[in-house]
Amino acid sequence: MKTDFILQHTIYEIDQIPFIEHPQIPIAGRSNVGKSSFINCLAGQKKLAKTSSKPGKTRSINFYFLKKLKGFLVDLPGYGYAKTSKVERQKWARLVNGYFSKNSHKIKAVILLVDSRILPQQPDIKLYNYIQDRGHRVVPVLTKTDKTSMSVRSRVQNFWFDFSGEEPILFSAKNSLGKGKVLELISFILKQD
Ligand SMILES: Nc1nc2c(ncn2[C@@H]2O[C@H](COP(=O)(O)OP(=O)(O)OP(=O)(O)O)[C@@H](O)[C@H]2O)c(=O)[nH]1
Ligand SMILES: [Mg+2]
Repeated sequence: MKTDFILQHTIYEIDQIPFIEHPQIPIAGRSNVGKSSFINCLAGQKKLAKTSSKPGKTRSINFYFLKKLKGFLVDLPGYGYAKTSKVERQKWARLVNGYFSKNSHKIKAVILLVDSRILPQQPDIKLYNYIQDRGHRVVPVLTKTDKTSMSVRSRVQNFWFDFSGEEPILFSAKNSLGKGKVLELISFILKQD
């Protein structure tokens, strides 16, 4: 399935968050987990979303309109980067909270990206609970599977299945593992509107 992705809004401040009438799927996850690479891989465009090997690259909320599906994928800024100051962490929380509050009625599910090499840490569980408490479905996607051994990946996979009741999708932005599955799921979810 080929979809055209268009970057429609880049938002740094809470009072700029748009109220969007289209269905949306935000992409959440720790800094450096691969959110922007995930979007680029799905879009089939290397430089649509800016990526970096240094954590904390995306500080804005970026809204990508999927023309054919008439819905949005929303790249959220990452969390949990150790060197982030308290002020920045608070700004992140306010921005993300502002987005969820303003567009709650149009959020159809949240894709939570987690590293396939690491068992979840406290910030992942905290965000998961926050999203669940708001009544949204959370779909876990395990990134960087090209770098993971089978045994570690299975442990992480089992954890997320037991914890969320959702079958985690294995993904790699490097070799496109899981891309078809993710695009099908996104299409299915956005069409439910
Ligand atoms: N091997 C491999 N590297 C990946 C994969 N996905 C992302 N990366 C690398 O991981 C680093 C971080 O990727 P980003 O996509 O910028 O991560 P992000 O979650 O958007 O990070 P922030 O914007 O800081 O929150 C980059 O160096 C990417 O090339 C993957 O599936 N496999
Ligand atoms: Mg990013």
